[in-house]
Amino acid sequence: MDTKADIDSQETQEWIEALDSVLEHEGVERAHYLLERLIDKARRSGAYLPYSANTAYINTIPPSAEAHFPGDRAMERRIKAFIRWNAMAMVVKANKKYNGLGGHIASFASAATLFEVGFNHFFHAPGEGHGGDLIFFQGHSAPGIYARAFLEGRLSEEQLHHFRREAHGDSGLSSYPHPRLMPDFWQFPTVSMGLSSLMAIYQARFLKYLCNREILCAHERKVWAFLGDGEMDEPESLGAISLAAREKLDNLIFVVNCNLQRLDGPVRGNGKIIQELEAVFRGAGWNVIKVIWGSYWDPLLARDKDGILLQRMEEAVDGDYQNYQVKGGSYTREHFFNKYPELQDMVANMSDEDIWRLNRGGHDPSKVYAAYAAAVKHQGQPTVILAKTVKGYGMGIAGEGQNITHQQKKLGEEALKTFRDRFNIPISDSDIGEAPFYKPDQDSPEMRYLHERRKTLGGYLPTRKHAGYPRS
Ligand SMILES: Cc1ncc(C[n+]2csc(CCOP(=O)(O)OP(=O)(O)O)c2C)c(N)n1
Repeated sequence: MDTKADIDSQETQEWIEALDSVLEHEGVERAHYLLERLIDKARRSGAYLPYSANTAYINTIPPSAEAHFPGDRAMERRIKAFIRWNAMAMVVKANKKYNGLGGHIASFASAATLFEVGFNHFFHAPGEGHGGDLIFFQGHSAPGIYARAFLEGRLSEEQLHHFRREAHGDSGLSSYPHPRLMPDFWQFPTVSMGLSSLMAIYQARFLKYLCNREILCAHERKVWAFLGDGEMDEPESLGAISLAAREKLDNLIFVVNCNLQRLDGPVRGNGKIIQELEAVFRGAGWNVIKVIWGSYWDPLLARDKDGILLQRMEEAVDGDYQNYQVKGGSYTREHFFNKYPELQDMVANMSDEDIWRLNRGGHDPSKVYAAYAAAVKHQGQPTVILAKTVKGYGMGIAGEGQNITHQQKKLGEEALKTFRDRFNIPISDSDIGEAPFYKPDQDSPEMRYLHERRKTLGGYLPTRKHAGYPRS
């Protein structure tokens, strides 16, 4: 909102205080009712109030309303680091052996937290008392899903060595999720962009139908679809979203990985893809949860009493945010914060390193957890989570946030060392050139935690059964 449009700040303050008082004493619902009544009254009195389907460019869930993250943050971070490493190593190794073989490092690197919070806390496998969730994995994030299955002991090192070489007897891993090529593993084919969105909506619709007809009780089952922000430009991606809202598919959750980049450039350099998608989904009747800023921003936002930080966040476009990510803390201070003296003061005590560490929401497990917890509870509408991330997260100068990152398949020794050091992977300098896979001891706390979490959630995923699931 343009704060300069305020022609009587005292009057504004009185209205805000009145609203604060209603919020404090009577709650959000009453405040919402009063605001809707006021807007209705203004419109009936002939005032033209332009409609905006957007909310402010901040997280939908305020810190005070976040569900508490129940996991072991440090443990999950280490497990995720091993998965990140092996996913990267799989692509790098394949390209050492067969130049130009393909594969993607950067997409999973951006989505790792989105997937890992799901695997550790939400994705149910089919079993006793639960029919199992249906998960559409973003196709070119497949290396990360294979890397997790490797730690879980479901895929061998031999199989990882044959990534993208599925013609290699039984040991090849298909480039993308593909139930025909890997019939016991992948549930759904997803890589042709736009397929996941449509198929997920139809699956959720069919589950509801089975429930409503009392053919199968599937109330506990969720359909998750992990999609790219570039992918949302495919006509199929948005083509059936109004059906999902009309049918009240509250068993459906879209997670859009908004890393702001596509194959060879920005998704919306001069605009904001998250705001654009928010308006489209809200307009269609979905519950929208934005996960834009990580916890390091919380203290700054709490101090932003005049809304100047929010104003600056609204002004900057995705192209600017990409620049801040690539060019670092000092550049961000100069071009983002120094635009207004109030913001310059706000970060005066922070080093450039601290500024660079101000994280995006999709890389913060507690923010992602809070969004998922709210989504699985939400009733009467499908939910879309718009999570802001960094493409190539952790790749450093080899590609983090850069336009070339989607196609980056080769990392030199220096880049491998940087990756290793950033994620604390115990691999020596003498071995690093080969990008060896890493698996901790079966008895290590990390491996015990990983297995325990999946046991609690009914077993391993993805997995595809040929026979029908037991009725729950
Ligand atoms: C219909 C279709 N067209 C083109 C492609 C090739 N392709 C694979 S990934 C990709 C870019 C995806 O960008 P985005 O959805 O933003 O995901 P990100 O990798 O950035 O997470 C493209 C164009 C495809 N898989 N499907």
